[in-house]
Amino acid sequence: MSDELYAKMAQTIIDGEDEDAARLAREGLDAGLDPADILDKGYVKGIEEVGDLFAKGEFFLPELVQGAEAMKAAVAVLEPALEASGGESRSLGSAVAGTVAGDIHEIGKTIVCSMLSAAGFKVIDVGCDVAIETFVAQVRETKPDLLMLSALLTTTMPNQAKTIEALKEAGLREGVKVMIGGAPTTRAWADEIGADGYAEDAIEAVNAARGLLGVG
Ligand code: B12
Repeated sequence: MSDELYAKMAQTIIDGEDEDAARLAREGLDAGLDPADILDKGYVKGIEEVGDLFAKGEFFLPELVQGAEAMKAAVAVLEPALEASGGESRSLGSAVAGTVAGDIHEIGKTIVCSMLSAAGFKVIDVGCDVAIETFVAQVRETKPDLLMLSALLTTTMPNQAKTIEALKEAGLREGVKVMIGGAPTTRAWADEIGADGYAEDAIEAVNAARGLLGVG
């Protein structure tokens, strides 16, 4: 039964129907489904399909944008439930998270932020297309335990490396663990640029964050 609902959820993203996407997300929550399952088994499958169709030249930018809008509508409904699902009031640590300069892909980063909050981290989401200087200023001012850098484009991945370099130049590198992620990134890239951590998805990101800080 829920498999059918997950398939319908994925389809709303492929069809770019934001109202249906939000409505089905509410239905899923009302039916008692786990918000993380709703995301992974439903909507993420849809947005991945949109990406594949775009890569194959079967979808064009308008479909990509509509799919993203539908995805955002679903994530907006799920976010409070994702954040509440941890139910922990203790703080495991703090994180500043954002998508690097030149890159406006924010859905994955927002999900990572929600999952970290749910796990008990205090998260400052600085948004997308974030200038290197802004990340450096945030680290200087808020002294987070973790800096999470997301990149979805091969052309913006170098800004993850440049942000790490800028932290070194500012004398701030030692005080913060840097984690990177985003679909085109890999563990090998993380190692190459001297990041402390890497994760393929939001659940793994939480585990890696815990591991890096030795908490939970
Ligand atoms: C939605 C989308 C968009 C939306 C973004 C809307 C938004 N507000 O976010 C819009 C329409 C704006 C867009 C624009 C473009 N896009 Co686009 N887009 C996508 C798409 C379909 C899905 C991305 C997504 O949201 N995935 C769902 C989330 C849940 O997954 P995720 O982002 O990977 O995040 C997960 C993990 O990676 C990880 N994670 C993410 N960040 C972090 C950070 C840390 C620290 C950690 C630990 C983990 C982590 O956890 C997340 C949750 O599990 C992808 C295809 C794809 N399969 O990735 C293309 C894709 C990324 N886009 C692509 C392209 C080319 C573009 C454009 C250049 C198109 C154009 N011609 O204008 C522009 C670029 C705009 C810009 N300057 O940024 C290409 C990139 C190709 C490449 N090699 O670089 C892709 C791969 C599509 C394709 N197959 O060709 N896009």
